[in-house]
Amino acid sequence: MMDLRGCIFDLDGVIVDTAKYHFMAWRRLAKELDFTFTLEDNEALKGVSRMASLEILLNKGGIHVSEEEKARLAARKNGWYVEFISGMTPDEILPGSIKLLRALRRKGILTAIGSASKNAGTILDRIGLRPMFDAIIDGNKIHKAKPDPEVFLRGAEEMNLPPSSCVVFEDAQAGIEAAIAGGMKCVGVGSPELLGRADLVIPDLRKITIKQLTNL
Ligand code: B16
Ligand code: MG
Repeated sequence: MMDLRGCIFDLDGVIVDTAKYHFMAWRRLAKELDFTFTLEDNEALKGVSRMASLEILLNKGGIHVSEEEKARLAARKNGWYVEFISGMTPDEILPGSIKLLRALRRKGILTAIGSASKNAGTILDRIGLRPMFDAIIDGNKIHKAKPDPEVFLRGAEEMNLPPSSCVVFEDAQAGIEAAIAGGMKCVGVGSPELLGRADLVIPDLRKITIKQLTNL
């Protein structure tokens, strides 16, 4: 039994599915650079920072460019991505998210976002979920990307809680590693093959109970 006092949620892939918008923007960039970027290739970018994602993409295309050009390409991709997410609506909140957040908050369990994305604020505003979180840690606040635990440790710190009383919800392998490195329990949201190192793996947030979490 753990003394559950806070839950930290990854954003992309846990609360909303923005992976499809990232993919559309990366694919457009690859097309401009004259190579094909598939949905399968996109898997490797989940939970990975923008610049690290660009490196993976350029590697796939066998493209070598200067640091300045990399910055330009990343900004170009982000411009398209921001355009896509600016049309998001609350309908895009993944099933079970609101119910779980409400149940946790009713019990006095604090909630936070721990995302690698620099666009997390825009997304939360678009889907109207900002008021559901006591702390929001995103790519603008941190220096080290997952699997470094910084993003989740910062989340615990802003909630004034020890890491050992927090549970992390993550859809990416790097995020699970970050939670483990931070000394937190973690729930993988997605496939058990990919997220096997998590304390519990669930397909989505629909059926998870607070009892299951405190039993971790
Ligand atoms: P941005 P998460 C991550 O968000 C995404 O999973 C990943 O695909 C993306 O590259 C990263 O954010 C950076 O996003 O370009 O918007 O700063 O899963 O940590 O919520
Ligand atoms: Mg994610």
